[in-house]
Amino acid sequence: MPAELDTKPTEPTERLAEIRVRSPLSIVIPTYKEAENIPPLLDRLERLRVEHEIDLEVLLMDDDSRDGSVEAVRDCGYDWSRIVVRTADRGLSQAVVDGLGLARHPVVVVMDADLSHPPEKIPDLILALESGQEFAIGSRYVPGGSTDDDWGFFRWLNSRVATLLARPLTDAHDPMAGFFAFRRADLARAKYLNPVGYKIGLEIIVKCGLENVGEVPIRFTDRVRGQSKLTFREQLKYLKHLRRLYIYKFRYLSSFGQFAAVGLLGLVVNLAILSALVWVGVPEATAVAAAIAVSMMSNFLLNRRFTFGYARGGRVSTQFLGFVGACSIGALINYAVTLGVISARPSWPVQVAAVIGVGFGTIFNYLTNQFLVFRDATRPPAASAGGPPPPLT
Ligand SMILES: Nc1nc2c(ncn2[C@@H]2O[C@H](COP(=O)(O)OP(=O)(O)O)[C@@H](O)[C@H]2O)c(=O)[nH]1
Ligand SMILES: [Mg+2]
Repeated sequence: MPAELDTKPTEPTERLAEIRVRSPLSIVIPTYKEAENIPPLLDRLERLRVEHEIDLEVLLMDDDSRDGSVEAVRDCGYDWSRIVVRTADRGLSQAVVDGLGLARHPVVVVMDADLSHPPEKIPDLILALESGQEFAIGSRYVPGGSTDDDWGFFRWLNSRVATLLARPLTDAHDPMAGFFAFRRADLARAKYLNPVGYKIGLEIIVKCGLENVGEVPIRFTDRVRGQSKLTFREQLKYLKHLRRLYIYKFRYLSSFGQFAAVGLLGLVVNLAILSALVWVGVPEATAVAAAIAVSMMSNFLLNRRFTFGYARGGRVSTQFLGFVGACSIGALINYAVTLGVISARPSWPVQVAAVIGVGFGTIFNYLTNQFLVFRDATRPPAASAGGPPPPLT
């Protein structure tokens, strides 16, 4: 059941003071070495709780910080908050996933502990859910939202490029945000959650198929105490995470994209080997054959590793023979289609006919490899992209 609000969503200016979050609320906060930030954060949440009479539960999911975080929570003395010390399966997103499994209330908010996310905006997030959104983000990138002024150009660019890369996955302007609210029951719509890196909100949006995403503007303030744990390595993990999400959402389109990319790379490998062999004096006929053999092998290995990575458990020799067989038939189709176009449209440049032939051959190759050579009856490709699904609750 969603939160209830005693306000009219149509009157935003009068709304703020009137919002009452009546539904019980669980707040999940990943923490790592945030002992200094925990007391001011809990104090602000206490003010919010009293003001809005919220039935509140706060779960601080801590990765064994040993910096006084446990004592800080205890000394605050709020009976609605508890810290869970985790020693296995560390990491921000996994900590949040575990927190979601422990949460008891129907509406869940996730936020950072470093005071970058203003707790005072939580009622607005709940209001967004109440007015029909499936997922509500505390957003930096909608009108009224902002970040601190001292974000350098590269930090801004980095954040914007990362956001742009997620665009095909969701319409949200700030899908990378770590401040969001949703209904816990919607988690059941995900086959599994298995994020790598920091973007647990994006993971939930995509895996739960949440289309209706609302954004509430917030001012994102840079942390004053403690240090950011967002390293370059974490940012690289984002690319891996994106790849998994693309595969999850656009299963065949993304595997066809990878197959085509591998094919292009194969062309580069072919030309490089050919040039190198001719340059060292190998006869052209031999060099062409060797270039084809090497590029076919590299294409096979790359496709087996990435495009059809879920079928890596299959027997290599069988898969290789299947791949070579499929590609050989694909080459014949390419040849036949090219000749057909040449005879049907003699005025067209021969290169156009060749491109059409390559297109048909590639599609044939992809389909036979996807559904025959690398088919996997036991595991769906989406699941293989992320490993075995951990339980949600
Ligand atoms: N449990 C857990 N929390 C983490 C981990 N890394 C970061 N956090 C918490 O996740 C939130 C966001 O991290 P932060 O370092 O501020 O990232 P940034 O805001 O992107 O610079 C903070 O509350 C951190 O304490 C981790 O490995 N485990
Ligand atoms: Mg932070």
